[in-house]
Amino acid sequence: MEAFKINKSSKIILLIEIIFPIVLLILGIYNGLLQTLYRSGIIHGNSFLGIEYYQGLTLHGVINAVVLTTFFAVAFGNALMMFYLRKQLNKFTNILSVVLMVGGTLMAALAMLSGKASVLYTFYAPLMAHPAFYLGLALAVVGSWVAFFGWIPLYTSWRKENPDKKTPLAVWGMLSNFIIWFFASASVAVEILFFLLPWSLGWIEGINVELTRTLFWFFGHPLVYFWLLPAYIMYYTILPQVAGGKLYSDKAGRLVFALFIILSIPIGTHHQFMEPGIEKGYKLIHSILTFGVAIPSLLTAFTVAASLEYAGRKNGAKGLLDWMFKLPYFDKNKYLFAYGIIGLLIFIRGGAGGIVNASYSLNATVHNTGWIPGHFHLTVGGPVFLAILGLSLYMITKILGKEVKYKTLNLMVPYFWFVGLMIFSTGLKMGGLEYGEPRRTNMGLSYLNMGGDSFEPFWLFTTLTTVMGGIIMTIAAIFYFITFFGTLFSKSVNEGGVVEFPVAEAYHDEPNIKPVNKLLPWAIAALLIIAAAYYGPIKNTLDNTLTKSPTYLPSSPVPHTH
Ligand code: HEM
Ligand SMILES: [Cu+2]
Repeated sequence: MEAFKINKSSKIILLIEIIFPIVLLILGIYNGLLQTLYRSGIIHGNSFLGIEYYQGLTLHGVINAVVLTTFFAVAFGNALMMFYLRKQLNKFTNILSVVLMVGGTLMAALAMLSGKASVLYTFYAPLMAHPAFYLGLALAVVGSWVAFFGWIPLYTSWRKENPDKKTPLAVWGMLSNFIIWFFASASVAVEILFFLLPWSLGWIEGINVELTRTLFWFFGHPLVYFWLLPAYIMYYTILPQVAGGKLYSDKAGRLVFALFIILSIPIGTHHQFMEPGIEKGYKLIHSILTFGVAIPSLLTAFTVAASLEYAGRKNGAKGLLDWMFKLPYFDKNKYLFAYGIIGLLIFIRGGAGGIVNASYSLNATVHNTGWIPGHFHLTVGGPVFLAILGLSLYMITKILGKEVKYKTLNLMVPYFWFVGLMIFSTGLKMGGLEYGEPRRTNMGLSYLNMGGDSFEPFWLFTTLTTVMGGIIMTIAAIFYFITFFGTLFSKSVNEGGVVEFPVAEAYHDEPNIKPVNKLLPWAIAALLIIAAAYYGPIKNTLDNTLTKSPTYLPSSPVPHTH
């Protein structure tokens, strides 16, 4: 498919949506490295260069896992809609969305940087943040909705003009993703607008901790699929083509995205297994449904593997497994392949660990230990992060007509990241699972402070392993920043101004079954299942929470009085 020329406002807005979060990411990565240094006792203080421990951890989580991922989903979505539907975005929604997202992020960033919102990216009550933090996050989320609302008329008019065509798979995937996002983030909007914000403004006294936490995880689990599906779109629609082959089955891809619509949300209670107020039966239901959501991921693993096998054979492989070695791992001009395949490899380990977390008894063992961050760096910090890095660079080259600068350095990014991440997560996971090493704890100030009373030498090995991995990951990130900004500031080689992606043809392009080619029925089914799965847990949090909690500020262990 040919490149699509975008208009000036889309060009500027896309650039903002890509560059702004990458600039913030410098701060995000810096604070990640600091976390490893605190954990291992290399830093043993409450702050480093003006940023406090919990302030830095909040910045790290919010920037990397919320800001970067949301901006990227919107930017990639905007680009895909224009490219596949051959239509310009609606100028009004496009501008409104970027203003809300950037404005909201800046508000939240100011609150975090001034030390008034050190509540971590889950902002659990009764820890209270400055109202600007909650309001900023809410505005940023609404901004992403506005982008989505702007796509709907484009899509419906495309459908009218092309009644017999199947929705392009990438568009199908992106719309599925934003249906999930919209339903899920409606819950966090309720949490913020009806509870956290008025409480933080002093309009209401006390807070129902279990209710707000349940509303958070109604959002928080599907959030991980909102991170992941853009990477899946890359695996289905881009990767097979870059590898030199075809997508094995178009129908499998469509089914996977649709299954995520119905299965992403009604499983959030698996983050609340240790929550006393929710009955065990509901936890069991969410646990079973969680195993259900492994199905679309396994489908993806097989479909993508079959697509790559086809590519390997087209590239000349003959035997049973040699196709694996006929893929463009080290082709500098096909760097998207390296970013994609390395992400997939990491995800094999991430997915396996997820099954541990979903199992009640194992969950009890790893709860609040280093295992948990060890796990999710293999998901959001693996496939998701690498897809974001690779595609952000790719989009920039098309929009600005650039050639990637420092191609070798760029190719080294996913490989370095892989090595670093494997070491890093082994340290955290082993520390958590075998030695009960806590997460979200300034160990440099306590257990790994060599001079102190609570020194625990058996955590040294695992935390130092984490540091080593973290340093290699930071080096990979620096390679990326050099490549990204080097490319951004290099001379243009053509006039640019376009969006363009490699398009994988389908090997099995199943016929268009019209009723199945619709997203609305899946969305309605999702609402019914969600209502059934969440009625009980929400009622529990209302019935079983007899008193409201007083307010706590991150700086003090005793309740705060106004
Ligand atoms: C150089 C790279 C990175 C390093 C060294 C690093 C390090 C860490 C460490 C040590 C923790 C655990 C803190 C604790 O619980 O005690 C952590 C938490 C976290 N990291 Fe990273 N990280 C990196 C990159 C990333 C990336 C790329 C993402 C996501 C895209 C990410 C997302 C998170 C999140 C969401 C948390 C949880 C924060 C919380 O518990 O509130 N990190 N990171
Ligand atoms: Cu989850």
